[in-house]
Amino acid sequence: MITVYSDRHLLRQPKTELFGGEFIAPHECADRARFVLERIIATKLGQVIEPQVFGMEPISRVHDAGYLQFLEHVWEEWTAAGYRGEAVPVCWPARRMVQKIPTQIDGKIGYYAASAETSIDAGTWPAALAAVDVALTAAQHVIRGAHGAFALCRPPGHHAARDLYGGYCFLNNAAIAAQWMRTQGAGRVAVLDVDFHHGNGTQDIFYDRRDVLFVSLHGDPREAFPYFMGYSDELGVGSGEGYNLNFPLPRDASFDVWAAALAAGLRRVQQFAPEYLVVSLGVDTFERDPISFFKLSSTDFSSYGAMIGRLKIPTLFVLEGGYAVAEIGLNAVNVLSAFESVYNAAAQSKGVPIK
Ligand code: Q9C
Ligand code: ZN
Repeated sequence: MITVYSDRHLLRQPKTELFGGEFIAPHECADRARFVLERIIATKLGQVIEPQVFGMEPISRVHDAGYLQFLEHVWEEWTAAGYRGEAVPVCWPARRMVQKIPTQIDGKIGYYAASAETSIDAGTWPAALAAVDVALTAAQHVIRGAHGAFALCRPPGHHAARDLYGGYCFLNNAAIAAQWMRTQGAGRVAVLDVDFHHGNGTQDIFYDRRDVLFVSLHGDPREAFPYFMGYSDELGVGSGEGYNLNFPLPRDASFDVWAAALAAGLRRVQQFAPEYLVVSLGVDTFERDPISFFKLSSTDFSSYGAMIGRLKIPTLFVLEGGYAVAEIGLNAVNVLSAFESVYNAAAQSKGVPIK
């Protein structure tokens, strides 16, 4: 399987993450991508290629224009205000307050922030743009006939909504790629989100649409970030009703419980019969992840990669979370290689040529 990777993720190296009332070293760090890349090379998963540049057009089909302007200029406005630390919001348009966009940067950052752990610095915007190019380049490989492709991108994207950043995410790489597949002519695209956290951004973006199915498995929002979305009664709205499917799972969920939810989600995907599948591949479901509470072992990642491969739907994998840095490469590549061997075995048995 081809991996798309860019060194430009190195531009995203925030110094701080607000956690438990302290500014700590961020969980979402550059070593994550380095370890995944090293594992891909060590296991000879396949070629690693650089992204092409796609520009703003595919991004503006998913995100709000004012939001994109904000992200592009937040750092210069923050420093112009005389602040010396990284950009962090401290107030929000909470219940019963007015949803107008302030002109001052503290007001603006509160308007566009969903959470405060995600510090912004000078390199954040160019790194987020490069991550989108990685996802779109990998999507292009799938559109051109690859069974699978891997977008090794960071910062991650699935918490980024039309006009909200947070949860370490700014631009929704997976949603932009899914929309781009639609723009390029695919009738239906499914997004399967297996990150530990609910993909609130992706859900928000496609909530009123029936052309993009969203399925997410995640920690119960009563107990886990993003807390305010991801319940099972969120089914979509308008013509999108029935095209959003959430599987919130409890703290003590074993892999058997998790895999049963995945099997149910995959049945819905099969019934939807998309041309392409986009997998938001967070590996923070791992038993030793420092901020999550599922209990998947490294071999469980192979098991579920095989389950996805059995669908035989051309699939774009987009890296999301995963913070057990030492094992992130093992776990991500286990999903990809199991997907690939099962897909190819299924293709062979049907006499379909292997790409
Ligand atoms: N005490 C992704 O995995 N932390 N983002 C919330 C909980 C935010 C995770 C604080 C976690 C964001 C892409
Ligand atoms: Zn996550």
